[in-house]
Order: sequence, then structure tokens, then C-alpha cells
Amino acid sequence: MSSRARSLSFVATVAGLGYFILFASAQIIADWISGSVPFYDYIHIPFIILFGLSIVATWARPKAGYFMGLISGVAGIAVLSPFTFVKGVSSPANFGLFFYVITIFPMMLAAVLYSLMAYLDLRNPNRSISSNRLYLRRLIIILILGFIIGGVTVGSFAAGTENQLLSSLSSRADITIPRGATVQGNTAYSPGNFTVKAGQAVTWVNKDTTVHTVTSSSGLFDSGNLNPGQTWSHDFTQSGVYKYYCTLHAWMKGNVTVTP
Ligand SMILES: [Cu+2]
Repeated sequence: MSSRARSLSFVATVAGLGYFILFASAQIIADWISGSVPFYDYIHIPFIILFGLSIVATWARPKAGYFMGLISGVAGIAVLSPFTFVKGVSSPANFGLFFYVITIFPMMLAAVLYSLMAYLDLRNPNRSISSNRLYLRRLIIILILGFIIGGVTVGSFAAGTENQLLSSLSSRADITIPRGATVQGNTAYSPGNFTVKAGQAVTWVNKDTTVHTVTSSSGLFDSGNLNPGQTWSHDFTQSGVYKYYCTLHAWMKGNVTVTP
């Protein structure tokens, strides 16, 4: 196997897996310092270990190392993408998550592709690599880097637009789900207690960058998923205090008080 092809595979594998290790570790440390470690941080830990071992193995025993990099990279994409990919890409205004998704998945994909190519080369060391295939390998890395740069650029513009749209949304709504409502301790519904006369409708608007619901604690009403920017109304006909919460973030709670 040509040393040029091999060094390219080595760099792509170490950079792809190493980037995830750095990003995910920094996230865990930041969350740990801020006092609450969400469940998806724990999902990252086995992959941090697996990717780290793959990098060491790639250095020490390339054939086994690239095979391990290939398998752990595929497992990483398969397990992590359902949690984050759709959510991250659908809301660029949630920039941390968007940046994570648009950089980590292409980098992992690069590590998988180059590990596969290096592994196949090492299994068949006598076969020489044509200059066309070397060229193709460089092209793949350029395409992946181009995708990341393009994605981050487009995402930054989209984030600006989404922020503008969310902040200019109608003030006709009675209750706002503000930006950052998912974070425990932040305002979930504003105002948290809203008073209305019986027979009137109450309107909620989701100005956050993620999906929320307005769901009665006693099963009387349910908005279903409210996407960023979406509004929802409910008519209150009988007086009383109506507690509601968000099914996706159970700590988000509010009240509607209906007077006769
Ligand atoms: Cu919610």
C-alpha cells in the first residue's frame, strides 16, 4: 500500500474520530460544571472510549485498528443520528446542536470511508493503488470538508432568519413559550399563570427553537407537538384552575385560571 494513501487514511480516521472525542468530552465537562448532565451525554461515553481505542489501534496495529475504526464509526452514526440529526438540522437557530450535527456526522463518515479503504488495502497489500484512486480519495475528503463549510455557512444565514421570524411572531398569543424554555430553571410558559374569563379562548405560541406541547395534567386538552413558530388555542368554558405541562420536557409547567 502506498504510503501517501496510508497517511491520508490515517489522518482522516484520526481527525474524524478524534473530533468526536474532543467535542463530546468538552460537552460532558461543560454540562458537569453547569450541574446537570443530560442522558445523551452518557450515550456518548462508550463511543468516546471506542473511538479512542480505535485511534490507538490504528497507530499500533493498522489492520485491526482500521477495522475497529470502521465498525465503531458505523455504530456511532447509527446510534447517534436518530437522537440528534433531524433535530439539529431542522433548527439552525439552535446553533450548538446544529454545529454539532453538521460537523460531527460528516467527520465520522470520513473516518468510516477511509478506515474501510485502508482496511481493504491492508488485506490485499500486494495490489498497487492507481493514481486515479488516489485522486478519488483526495476528492472525497475535499467533498466532505466542502459539505461542512457549506453547511455551517448556510446554517448561519438560516439561523439569523429563524431568529428574526421567531422574535417577530404575533403578540396576539396570550402565553409564550420563550427561547431556552427546555432548560430547567428558565421560564417555561410566560406568564406561568394566566387568568381568563369562562367562554374565552387562550392562545399559546412557541417562540423556542425546539418542539413543545401544551398538555392538560388531567387529560382535558392537548396541543400535540408545537413546532417553533406555531400557535395553538383552546376554549375554556368552565371556571377552575387548569394545570398543564409539556410532554417532551415534563418539568415545564403552567396554569390557566378560568373565572366565571
Ligand atoms: Cu417542551
